[in-house]
Amino acid sequence: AWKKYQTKGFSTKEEFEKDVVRHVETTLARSMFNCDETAAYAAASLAFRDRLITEWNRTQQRQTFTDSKRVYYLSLEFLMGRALDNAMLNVGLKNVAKEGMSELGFRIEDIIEQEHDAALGNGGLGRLAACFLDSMASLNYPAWGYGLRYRYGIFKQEIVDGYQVEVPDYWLDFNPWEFPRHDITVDIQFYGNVRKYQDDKGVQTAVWEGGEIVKATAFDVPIPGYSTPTTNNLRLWSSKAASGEFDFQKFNSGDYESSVADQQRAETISAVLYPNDNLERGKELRLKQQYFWVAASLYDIVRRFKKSKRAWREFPDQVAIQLNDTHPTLAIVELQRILIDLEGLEWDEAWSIVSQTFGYTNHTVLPEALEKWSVPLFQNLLPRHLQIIYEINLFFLQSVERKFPKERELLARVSIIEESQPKMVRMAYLAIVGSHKVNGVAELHSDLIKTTIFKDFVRIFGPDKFTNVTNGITPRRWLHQANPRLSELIASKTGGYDFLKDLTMLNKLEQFADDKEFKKEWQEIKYANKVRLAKHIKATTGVTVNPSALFDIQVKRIHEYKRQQMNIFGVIHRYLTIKAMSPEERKKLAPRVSIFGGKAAPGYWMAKTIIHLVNSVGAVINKDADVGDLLKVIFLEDYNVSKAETIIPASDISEHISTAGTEASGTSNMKFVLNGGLIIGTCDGANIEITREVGENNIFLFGNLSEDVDELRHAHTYGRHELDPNLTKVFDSIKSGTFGDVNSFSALIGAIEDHGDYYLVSDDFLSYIQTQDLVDQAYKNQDEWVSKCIISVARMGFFSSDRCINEYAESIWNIEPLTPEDGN
Ligand code: 26V
Repeated sequence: AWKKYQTKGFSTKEEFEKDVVRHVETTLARSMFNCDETAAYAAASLAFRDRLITEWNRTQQRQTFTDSKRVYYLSLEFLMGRALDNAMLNVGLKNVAKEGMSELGFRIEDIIEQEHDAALGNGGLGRLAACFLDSMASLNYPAWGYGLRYRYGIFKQEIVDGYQVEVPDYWLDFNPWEFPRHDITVDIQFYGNVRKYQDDKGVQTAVWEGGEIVKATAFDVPIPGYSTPTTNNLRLWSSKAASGEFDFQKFNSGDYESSVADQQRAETISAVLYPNDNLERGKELRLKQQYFWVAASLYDIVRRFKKSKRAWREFPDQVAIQLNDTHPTLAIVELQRILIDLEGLEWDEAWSIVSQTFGYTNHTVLPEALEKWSVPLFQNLLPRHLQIIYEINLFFLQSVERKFPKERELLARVSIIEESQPKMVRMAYLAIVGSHKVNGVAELHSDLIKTTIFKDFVRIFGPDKFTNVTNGITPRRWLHQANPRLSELIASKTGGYDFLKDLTMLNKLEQFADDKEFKKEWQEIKYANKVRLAKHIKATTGVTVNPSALFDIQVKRIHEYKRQQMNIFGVIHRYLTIKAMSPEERKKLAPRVSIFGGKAAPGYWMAKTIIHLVNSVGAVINKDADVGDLLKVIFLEDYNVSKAETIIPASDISEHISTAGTEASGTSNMKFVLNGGLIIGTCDGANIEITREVGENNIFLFGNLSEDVDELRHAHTYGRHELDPNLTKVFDSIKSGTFGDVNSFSALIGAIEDHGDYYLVSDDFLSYIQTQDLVDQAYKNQDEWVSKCIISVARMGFFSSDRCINEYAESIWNIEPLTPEDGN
């Protein structure tokens, strides 16, 4: 139905070539005779960008014209990856571009490889935001993303002598996908004082004055929907000194250094993405980033609302704001401040508008990741906001006291201000109090937050405020783009590419689970994907791996709770087992390649030690002639979105083995299964729902359950803690120096032997290695294995981020998609 909106711009390969040549010769000021792959990438991107921007403008007009409610997704992280391939596929002109580039003398694959990932995120939380943007556009929701335009994204990881080394990711050298909007700026205030005064009528007003001003400039990134003209907007803010270049007064008076310093201090705000994931450190610059971004975004949202000339009470009918974790929680306070201090609304009316507008998504139960800001720091940086937080807290605690008189401890427990030394603002509590819905990201996780960290709030607000929206992934990038041959095979059996818009259509594949011809094609595609990864491994590590071996992959941020240490201990156990076997026995074994990848936060020493151990173990095993192809251990450097697109389609089995109750959802688990790999995992996060969908026979679950974790930990601390004997053998081999310097790994072993084994590695070790043996057995029966893979893919429809976004739209945002009948 959207077909009537014929786009301007190229549609044939000849027109595309003309556009590319024009961009090479004019925008890039080069000649086609010295056009290298970098220039060809730039020109092809600019050709697509032109097309997107036309649709972007029409989409914005359409959304303004229909005056429908919009959703704003506030996230400090958008882990977008590459844009060109995605734009070509979503616009539906990849083949046109491929043929056009080929006539110009380029292979489209090589051109795609030229692009630097947009890596403005750490891991799952940031990638989820990117998948959501794709789904919101593909489903025609009027939606904007708001974030920060970091000059440096997540660092590039290099492995030097087995250790992680961080290299800055300066990615903005040339970025054809953003439009600077030098006319869209907002002045953001920091520090200063609050003066309260009474006007003639005796009404008290607060004025925030003094301090310093930093300028926010908007950069817009178009987000094309798949097979729809909807092209939404991601607006990223960049910071600059408000005075422009530098202070000429200071410059002329000879104080050149400090005038440059002012400018640099302002630019520092959007300079770098914090590379921690799941660790809060309370740094002032991080709070500055949060307020800078939140204040600019809200100014923009309010400005847009005011153009509609509606009454303030209609704000929540026009605007929904989703908080991606607590990072944007200040938005709640900022909107309240705008309404009472600047727009003159009464507190109660303002607060009702605020709390109807916001929704808050929690992404972790790990206590060390829950944001808290010290009151003195707040007082200094955002004095007016601190006052408002105290007021919010006062009214909130009064209401709690009315509802639960006599429960003194309850008040202390739920207070937004923690009465510690120094006092702290608990951001999650503020987010709950200021939102109308709070959601977790998988069923188990949503249950856990209701029964543990937010238990008191369920009593106070009732259970309906708390809900679950299980995460999803976009099948456009994670199937169609990453695994084009599998996508094509699926299309040939399900009646075209409609499944990319309705992923439940995958269920049509189930009837081919025993189809010989189909299975053969399926296997060939998997093998080709493994060959491709083997080439990458060879090129980057020098190690030759056999594509016929079982590829066992764990790629994700390195964290003790994700238990990469358990994986590598399991690998060592396998190695010791092989070494103890006779050559005849060895012949019966299934060859395996254990592949690791992921970044450690630069200050997370234990995570860095895990990386070092993996590399040290690989160095020994990979050159052991006794072992040969039976076992190889690979650490893939610099895991990121574009590498994930090659790695994930090549897995036979992937590992999602967090301690039960610690991984809120996980999303790579969904990506691996969707690409025809099976998973070994714990009963944690979305693994549980994946099991429900694909069936228990098609997943390798092991380990203790979340409800038993507390008791086990208690026993470690207060009872006798005997290690699993298999694990002891692994430790003995490490301690004997098999993998290099013994002291290097003592902390890793100590955490388990001497410090309570908080993540239950020993408790789960036996069932882990036993389950790995089951994986070996199962893999030997390729016929059955392939059927399991096909059945699993057929049942993955639920995990589309389209389903997920529709749930948010219906149960939290109360918004409707635009239809072809809505305007231009
Ligand atoms: C927290 C912090 C704390 C302050 C420093 C910087 C920083 C950066 C990120 C975070 C968020 C941690 C929470 C998180 O990433 N959760 C992940 O969210 C995924 C999407 O919902 C989910 O699949 C993962 O299981 C969950 O770990």
